[in-house]
Amino acid sequence: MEMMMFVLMSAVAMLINPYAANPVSNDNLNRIIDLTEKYNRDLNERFFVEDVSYLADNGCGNNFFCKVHDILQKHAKNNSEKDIVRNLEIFIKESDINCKEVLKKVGPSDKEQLLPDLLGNLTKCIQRRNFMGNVTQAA
Ligand SMILES: *[C@@H]1O[C@H](CO)[C@@H](O)[C@H](O)[C@H]1NC(C)=O
Ligand SMILES: *[C@@H]1O[C@H](CO)[C@@H](O)[C@H](O)[C@H]1NC(C)=O
Ligand SMILES: CC(=O)N[C@H]1CO[C@H](CO)[C@@H](O)[C@@H]1O
Repeated sequence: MEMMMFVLMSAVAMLINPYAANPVSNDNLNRIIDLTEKYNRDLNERFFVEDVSYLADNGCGNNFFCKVHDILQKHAKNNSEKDIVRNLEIFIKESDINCKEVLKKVGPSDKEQLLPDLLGNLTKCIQRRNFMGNVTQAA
């Protein structure tokens, strides 16, 4: 009987724990924030990249994370950038996001933004996700 109670309680605990349903390692996300800060300090040139701030302002959905990964992957030349890309990849995999599908629905933006602004948006969106425990599926 006691064992039964324990099993039931565990099941309830899993139901109310948002990370149980959508496991995302916060360590991994915090690591991206650290890397981003460090990388921003090292950036000594001004780079323009595709402007995806509208996706950040639209709720930091999966489309934002996929797009940022796409942009940084194309841009990545040295280790700081590649580290961010690698951690984003882990995050995307752990969140079961299918970026190939997601990106089909996101057209290219005709505006550009500075790389540090993109990274700023990324940090904001990660903090938001850490806070909510999940990303709402903005289309
Ligand atoms: C990495 O590359 C960026 C430009 O792509 C450069 O500004 C930065 O200084 C580089 N960082 C290191 C540690 O080489
Ligand atoms: C994204 O970056 C833009 C440009 O820096 C800024 O105006 C906007 O407030 C940022 N949005 C979020 C959610 O961080
Ligand atoms: C899948 C999931 O857990 N979505 C939730 C994410 O957080 C928002 C806001 O707290 C909820 O409304 C969603 O249901």
